Amino acid sequence: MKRKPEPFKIKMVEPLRMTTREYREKALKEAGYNPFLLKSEDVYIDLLTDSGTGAMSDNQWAGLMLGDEAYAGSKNYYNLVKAVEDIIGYPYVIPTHQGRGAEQVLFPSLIKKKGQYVLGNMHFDTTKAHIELCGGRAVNLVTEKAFNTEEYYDWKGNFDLDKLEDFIKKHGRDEIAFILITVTCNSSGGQPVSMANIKGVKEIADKYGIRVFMDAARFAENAYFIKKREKGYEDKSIVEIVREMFSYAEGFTMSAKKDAIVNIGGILGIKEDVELFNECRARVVPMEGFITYGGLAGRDMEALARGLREGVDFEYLDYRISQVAYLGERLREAGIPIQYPTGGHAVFVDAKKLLPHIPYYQFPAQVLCNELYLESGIRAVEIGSFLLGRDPDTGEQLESPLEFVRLTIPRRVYTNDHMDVVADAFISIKDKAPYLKGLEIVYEPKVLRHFTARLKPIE
Ligand code: P61
Repeated sequence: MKRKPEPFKIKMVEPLRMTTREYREKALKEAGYNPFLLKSEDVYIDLLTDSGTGAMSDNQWAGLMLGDEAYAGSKNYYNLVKAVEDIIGYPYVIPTHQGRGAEQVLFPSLIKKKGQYVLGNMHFDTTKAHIELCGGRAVNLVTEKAFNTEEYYDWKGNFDLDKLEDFIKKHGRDEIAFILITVTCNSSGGQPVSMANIKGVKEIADKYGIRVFMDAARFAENAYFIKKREKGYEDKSIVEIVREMFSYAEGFTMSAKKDAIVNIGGILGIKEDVELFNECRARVVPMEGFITYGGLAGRDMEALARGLREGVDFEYLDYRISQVAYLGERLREAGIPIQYPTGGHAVFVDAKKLLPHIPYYQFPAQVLCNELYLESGIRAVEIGSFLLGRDPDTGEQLESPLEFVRLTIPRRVYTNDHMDVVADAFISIKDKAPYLKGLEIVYEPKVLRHFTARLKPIE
């Protein structure tokens, strides 16, 4: 597959450290067989997440020097508002420390009574946790096509619109708090949602009088896929597509640590509901910080305003998405099953297929992540039953429909050559797969356990 060359040159470098297998065995054991608990200096190539791990540009670093650290009315806040207006088309903007900050400020205004449903394509785990903290229930209605990893489909992030309408009819509109469209859909493989599907969701929502919001962490990558794959959008600019996507929603929460290429930051944006905006502004003060900084330094808001503009550049997106696709192709050629086609931010390896002898409750994808680390020092993350956790009522381990090893590619950080290193490392563990053993948990917290749980191999 042809790769798009990097549309930047490198001004500053950060050395990487390679360790021995023996060293890594000790480090992983000390980390309770949970890569989240490894020290980053013990990691060679870090593909744990694309969140906050991107490389800022010289333009963003220059912006840091222009931080206006006034408690109220910082000029960087107004630059951020302008960037959101220009790109997304919404005038009402609240900065937050990161995506979950925006969620905790918005959701209490939308979930009006205990037990109300929040309908999504596929909610990410912290989002689900915030829905539940507000007394809501998170429901996933993604297309069934997302679960067949081998079969190509352009829009594996789409809602199943029949399921969406059936759910509303069955439970009644009063039981639905709102609809949340996650673009791209992280949990199904960084998969895009088509414009037709976003429009379709909006039509159903309007029919029943339900509000639509976006979980916009990877909005620019989603727009890129629409440009490349959806008829009628090939000649539109990324910004034109972004504006249309957001025109079908009333507001958004955004972890700016992804497509806005900053190390910290989030945004809550509202299109026209001033009452909702005021309510959220009242809530952001005790939770995040004053309305014009929301938990961020002025300099961070400046980097964010600039990153938002850089993140919608077509040349950059073209390079970025093709880098991820190249890694996916190399793995597929070697017979490693992945969510196909690759999504925007990561290659998702199908561990269920690679380790069919390990049941979900022994966490096959976590086993594979650990082996990858032992073999090569590369850190990936499990997106499967270990992340999903237990049924809150019965305490039983839930079975995730998909068991993924996510090889998440930070933005503008690793070169195309690094992708070959990752592919070669993964290919070298493939033959060992039948001999790998499952894991059991020895410690786990009640909520979002996968960050801090400790495990051990089953002998
Ligand atoms: C990630 F292991 N994502 O993918 P915040 N919405 C969406 C996200 O992908 C997302 C957030 C909201 C992360 C970080 C992460 O268990 C984990 O800025 C679609 O992280 O608060 C975050 O945004 C929340 C990794 C989150 C995890 C939770 O790697």
